[in-house]
Amino acid sequence: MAASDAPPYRLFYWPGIQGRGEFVRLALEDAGADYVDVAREPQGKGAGEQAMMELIGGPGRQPPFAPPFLEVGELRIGQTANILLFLGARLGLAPNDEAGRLWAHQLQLTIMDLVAEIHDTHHPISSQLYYEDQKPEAKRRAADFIGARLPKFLGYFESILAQGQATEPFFVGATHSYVDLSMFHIVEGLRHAFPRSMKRIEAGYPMLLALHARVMRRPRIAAYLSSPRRLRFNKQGIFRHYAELDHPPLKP
Ligand SMILES: N[C@@H](CCC(=O)N[C@@H](CS)C(=O)NCC(=O)O)C(=O)O
Repeated sequence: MAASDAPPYRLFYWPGIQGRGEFVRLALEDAGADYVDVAREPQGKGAGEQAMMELIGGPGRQPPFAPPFLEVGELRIGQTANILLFLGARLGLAPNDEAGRLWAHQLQLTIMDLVAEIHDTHHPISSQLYYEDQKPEAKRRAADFIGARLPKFLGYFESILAQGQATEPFFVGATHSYVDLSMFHIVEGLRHAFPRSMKRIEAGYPMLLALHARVMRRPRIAAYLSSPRRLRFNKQGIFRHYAELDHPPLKP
């Protein structure tokens, strides 16, 4: 990571999972930003999971409701898309003009809507309950997601890329942005969680797949993916593989 006199970015996120924190990590990593993944640091003054827990919900200034959140200097910023709106401008991962910045933010908010629906395939009733306590509902939800919602989201994002004039289009304008990085993670995560379904449908989204491959080849992203900083997918995160949820859609 690049050394500088500026204070490092302090990312707060659950230590054992990629989760929503991964969208922020990818932006920081791609930019070579100086950052600390606070809750993954050894427990100590201002570090470790406890330090994160003390900030959630207050009583301090502008308390975040949930991780991820980011601190830099006096600023503390919550909500994944909001963090990326901020970092995009700081790290050169978003257009300079207002219209372009808002378009990137809009796409990122739509990605976060998709992330929430992916989460709800295994937790359709409550995040407070174990998956095992909501399995029948999860099966119905996953079938609907794979059959209807996922094609709708992927079709939308594919159509945005198809509007680009370039042979290798980006989501926003003529260059790479945090939206491209986030879509890379969406494709990775979907392939992990729903390998059979993705095998069946993904060829229908060639521009998304090409974008995914291009992001994976970016030197800093490639280095990050093979580093210990990149956590593996597991059964606590958003993208979880349960074979029983990865099935063909229910017939209406
Ligand atoms: N809309 C928020 C959602 C944040 C969120 O749901 N964070 C999860 C982890 S990925 C969490 O810890 N939630 C605790 C809770 O909702 O009580 C974002 O995009 O950052």
